[in-house]
Amino acid sequence: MRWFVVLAAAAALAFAGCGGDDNKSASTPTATDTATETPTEAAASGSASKLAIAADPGGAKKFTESNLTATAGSVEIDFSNESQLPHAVEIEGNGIEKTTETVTGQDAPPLTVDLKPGTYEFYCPVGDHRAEGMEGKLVVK
Ligand SMILES: [Cu+2]
Repeated sequence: MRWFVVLAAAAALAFAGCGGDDNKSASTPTATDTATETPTEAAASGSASKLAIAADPGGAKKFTESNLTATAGSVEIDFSNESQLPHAVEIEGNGIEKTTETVTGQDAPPLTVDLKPGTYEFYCPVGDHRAEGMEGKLVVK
């Protein structure tokens, strides 16, 4: 009777060894890194482009530039007025009408506008400044 037990144990060992070999050979890694085609649209929409506009520092009723260009999308208008006359910037066109704070001798808080491609006017809405020539053209591409 004892020899039968030994035989059965030997058979079980042989079986287990065989199973062990199967497990080893089945552990080959599979190549699954094919998800590298990520769209790049989200990266572009996050950051606003900046557009610097300055009033004439000497006190003339004009901007330092009368022709500006910007990239379509969210645009941060950074208006600087070093002169001792109060000025602001108003952006107008294509259904947009946005104005910065009026400031004297300092920078206005940044004004963010969403601009579509097209041509816009920018001018100073204070007093007769626009009539005096404090205006310009903004082309958005
Ligand atoms: Cu002005």
